[in-house]
Amino acid sequence: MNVHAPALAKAHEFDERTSAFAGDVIEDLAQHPKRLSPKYFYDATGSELFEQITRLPEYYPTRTELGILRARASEIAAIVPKGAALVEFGAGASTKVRLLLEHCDLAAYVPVDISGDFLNAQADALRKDFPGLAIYPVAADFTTPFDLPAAVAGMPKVGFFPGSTLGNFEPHEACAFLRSAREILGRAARMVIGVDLEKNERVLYDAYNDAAGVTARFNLNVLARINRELGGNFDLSAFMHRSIYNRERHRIEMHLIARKAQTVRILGRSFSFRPGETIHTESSYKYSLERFGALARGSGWTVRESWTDDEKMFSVHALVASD
Ligand code: AVI
Repeated sequence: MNVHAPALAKAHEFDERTSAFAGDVIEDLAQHPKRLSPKYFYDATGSELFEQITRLPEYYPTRTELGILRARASEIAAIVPKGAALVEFGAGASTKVRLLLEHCDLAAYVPVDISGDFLNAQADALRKDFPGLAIYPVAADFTTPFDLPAAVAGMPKVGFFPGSTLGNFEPHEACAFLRSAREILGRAARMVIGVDLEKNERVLYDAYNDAAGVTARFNLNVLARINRELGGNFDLSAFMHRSIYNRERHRIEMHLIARKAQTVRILGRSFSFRPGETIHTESSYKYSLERFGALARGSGWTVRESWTDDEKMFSVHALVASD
């Protein structure tokens, strides 16, 4: 037995992840306009800051979606076949899925997330509260094809994708994700998905430019992560956070704006910034019920039912795989 195998495997995984991060950063900062992928927000600090965002008074999506899931739990449970396996894409805090686990007659729960350590901790906590439920965590990037555990092969599958994470995908990526989810979940699949809606621009602006500055810290943390993990020398005080609503494209855009001319070094490369030049770090698309319906239909799904809160801020949809 090689006693060093686990440590070597961990180092290997670390190297692979870091080099993918390095490759993306070098490529994306060489673009005009400069950009960074939102998937790199979520290191330990970024995940904690995101949890804080979900509790901000201005950030309505989390509490509104939870309200819909609570109010409609038994209607949602009605579309979930008895003995199904619930597959959650990008399992985060377990508050939302607990609602489904409590109301549906499930045989298995498969949380899928890139962070294996986080997944296992969540799974252990759920096993205590749902002793009769089989839980099979899968450590994988859910935006690319992955295999479901063999143990759920014979069960009907229901996907769960809350939080309007779909909104962080470009429209073509959202379509590709929905198609791939249908493929992974198989014939007769169903899916419960949360989607943020278009609304008053002031409400949107405030949700992504909160008064306490948590979203600013979340955005700037990606530069701190580049410094920490890739040896970059970003001066965080030389950038400011700004979110704007792009009406034509129906999306909030988060940017980091250079306060002055500067040159940043990362892994032996130089990136120069003009004063006011921005790095586009995230888009958060907002849908109308019609546009989401068209996206779902074009991606192999039929909308069985849609629920919103009274003010039509957020929506939750039950999808059924089209034949
Ligand atoms: C994870 N995602 C759905 C969040 C959003 O609203 O687009 C990420 C976020 N960015 C800034 N605040 C929250």
